[in-house]
Parts: sequence; C-alpha cells; structure tokens
Amino acid sequence: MEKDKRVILALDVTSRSDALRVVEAVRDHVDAIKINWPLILAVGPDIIRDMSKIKAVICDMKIADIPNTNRLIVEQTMAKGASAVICHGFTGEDSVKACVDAAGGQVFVVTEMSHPGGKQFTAPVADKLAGLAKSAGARGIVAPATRPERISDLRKIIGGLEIISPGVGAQGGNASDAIRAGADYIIVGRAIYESPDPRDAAMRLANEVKKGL
Ligand code: O7M
Repeated sequence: MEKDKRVILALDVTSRSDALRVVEAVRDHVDAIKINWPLILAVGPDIIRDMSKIKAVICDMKIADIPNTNRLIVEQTMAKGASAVICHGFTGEDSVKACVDAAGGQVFVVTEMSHPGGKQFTAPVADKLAGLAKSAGARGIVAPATRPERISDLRKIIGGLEIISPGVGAQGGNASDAIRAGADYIIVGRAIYESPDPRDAAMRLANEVKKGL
C-alpha cells in the first residue's frame, strides 16, 4: 500500500454498484480500500479480487479464532488478492502468529476500539494487545482516532510498527489530531461514502491529514 494520502477508505456499502461508484470517485485520493463483512456478505468475496485490481485491499474480518481456523481464513483471504488482514489479539499469541505466518506478516491487530463500548473491555487490555502485535511480528495495529491520546500511548509500545486509525468523521474523531498523535493512516467510511461528493470528501480528509504531519 502506498503512503501518500494516508487515507484508507472503509468501503462499508452493500451493493456492487455503490462500491464501484465510490471507489471510482476516490481512487486517486486514498491509499487503500478496507473491506469488511457488510460488502462481502452483500456481494460475495470475489469483490476482494475486483477491488485489489484498483487499490491495495485490507480485509477486515477481525479474525478471532483458534490458530488453525485463523490460518485457513487468512489463506483464503490472501488468495483472493488481499494485501493485508485485520485480526483480534484477545485470542492470544498463537492465534495472532497463525495470521502473521499465513499473511507473510501483513497483519494489523485491533487494540482499543474507537466506539464508546471500546472502553469497556478493549481499553483495559489495549497496551498488552499492542505488545502482542509487536512480539507476534504483525505489521501494525488498529487504534482509535476518537481518543488520540491513546494513539500516542500505543505508539510508545509498538515503536516503528504502523498504526491505522478509524473513528474520523462519523464517530467524531479528527484526521489531523490522529496523525499528529502518531497514526500512519486514518480509516474513514461514512464521511466519504455517504457524502454527496465522495471525491471532495476524500480530498478534504487528505488535506486535513497534511495539517497533522
Ligand atoms: O468511518 P466510519 O465510522 O463509517 O467507519 C469506520 C470503519 O472502521 C468501519 O469499517 C469499522 O468497522 C472500522 N473500525 C472502527 O470503526 N473502530 C474500530 O475500533 C476498529 C475498526 C476497524 O477497522 O478495525 C479493524
């Protein structure tokens, strides 16, 4: 994935036509496309390959199972053209390592989640999850743009690993604050795909990112 605009599109639409419309509009203004269950369930997993021909695809199934099942999920996902996958870390180091091995290291581990409920169970163990991402050989972590101070805390734990950060826009977070706190990329869904002008929305976000560099 390029590191240019530092914006990852969360493509949580539920039709192929919407997916293509949004991606065509923003393709020059984002570095990657994150695909989650809503789109996969609506149009089928081959959308991963179709989108990977346009941009790097991060598959966000938040994989959370025993090592063997994790491995099987990641192998299938990478075979469809994904550049990286996202997994949970609460399943333990062996499960995360299974993802890392199957994805050739291209794994982001969820730490503290961005929504209010993320404070309930993920926040108290987020530092440990970040440490686990590092020791398991992951590429990076997912950390909340809704709490930029937590991005800074987690950055200290992971050193040079990458941080991708959701919660900008619809969840109240701000792009420049997240980048300034140490995020490498912001992840943005609704503020782009629900906009009447997705291209303009993505360009504005890329400009906001620049203010935090
Ligand atoms: O910009 P939004 O709020 O419309 O979408 C945010 C996207 O980021 C959406 O795809 C969520 O599933 C995802 N996300 C969070 O919002 N919060 C998290 O803590 C973690 C993720 C995520 O991407 O995890 C990998």
